[in-house]
Amino acid sequence: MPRKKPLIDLPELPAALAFVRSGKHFVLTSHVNCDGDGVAACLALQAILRSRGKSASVVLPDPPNSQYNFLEGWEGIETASSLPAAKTERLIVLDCPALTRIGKIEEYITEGTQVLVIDHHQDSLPFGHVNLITTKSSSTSELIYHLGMALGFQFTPAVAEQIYMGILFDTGGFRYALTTPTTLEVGAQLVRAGARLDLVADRLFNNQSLPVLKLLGRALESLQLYCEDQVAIVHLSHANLDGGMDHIDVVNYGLMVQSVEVSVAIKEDTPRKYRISLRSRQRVDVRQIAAAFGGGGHTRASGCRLEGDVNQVRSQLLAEIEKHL
Ligand SMILES: [Mn+2]
Repeated sequence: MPRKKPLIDLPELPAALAFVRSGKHFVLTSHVNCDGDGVAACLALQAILRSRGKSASVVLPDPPNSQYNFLEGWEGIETASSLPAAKTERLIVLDCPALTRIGKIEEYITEGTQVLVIDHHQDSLPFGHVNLITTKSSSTSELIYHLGMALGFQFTPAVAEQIYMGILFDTGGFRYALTTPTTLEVGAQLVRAGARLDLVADRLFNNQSLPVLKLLGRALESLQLYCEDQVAIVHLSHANLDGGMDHIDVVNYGLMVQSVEVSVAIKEDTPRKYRISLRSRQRVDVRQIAAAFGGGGHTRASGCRLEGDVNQVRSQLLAEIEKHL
C-alpha cells in the first residue's frame, strides 16, 4: 500500500523518529502542574513506544489532576516525589518550554542521559539533544499523532482518545486560534479511530463538584473591570484554591464580558505567591506581558508568577497590560 502523505510538514520530525527508534528504555515527563495536553501526550507516546517493544514509564514532577483519570494508562503514572531518582538513558520531555520547569525530574538527568524535547510553545527553548519544537501544532498531543503516524502506529481507540483529549484541552474544544485545519483533520482521524468525542468533552468540561461550582460563583463576584472595561481581573485567594478551584480555568470567564480584551486570573498558590493566567481575545499578545515578568506561553494564553501584596501585583499587571492595549 502506498504510504499516506503526512498531514503536516515537520522538518524536525526525522531526528525525533531516530531518537525514538534507537532507544530501548524511556522516561516520559512534562512540566510541573502538568496540564491535560501534557498528561495526554505522555500517555499516548508511552503506548506508541510500548507497541514497538520498548519500555516507557511516565514520571511527572507532581501528581496530575484526577480529571484525566478516564484515560487508559492513568493508573501507571508515577510521580517523582514518590520515587528515588533513577538514572535514565533516554528522557522525553513533553509540552514543556524550559528545563527549569520539570522540577524534581532534573535529578533523572545524568551526563549520559539523552534528552528529546517535544513541544509547541512559541518561547520553547531547545534544551534537548534532539528537539521537535514547532508552533505549527495546536498541542503536543497533536505532535504525538504525527509522530505515531510516521512510525506506522495503528491507532487504537484508547490512544486516539488520549490524543483527542490533549487537543481538546489545548484548543478549548477546537475554539482557540492555535487550532489549524490540520488540527481538525487530526481530530477527524482520531474520531474514526474510535475516540468518543462526546465522552471526552463531557469529562473535560463538565466535571466539577457542587462546592467547586459555588466557589466559582464567589470568585466571579470578585471579577472587576479596568482600563475602560477592556481588562478583567479575578482574584482567587489561597483558601479558594485549596477548595478545589484550581481545576477551573477561571481566567476564561473574564473574556465572556463583551468589552474585555485581556482577562487575568491572580491565583494565590501559597500566601503572597501568585500564579498569573493571562488570556486575550484578539489584539493583545499576552505572551509579551507574561514575558515582562519572566513568564511565557502563547499569544492568546500565557502565564507568569509574581509575589507580594495582591494590590501591588494587580497594579504591576495593569501597568504592563496598558502598554499593549
Ligand atoms: Mn500544550
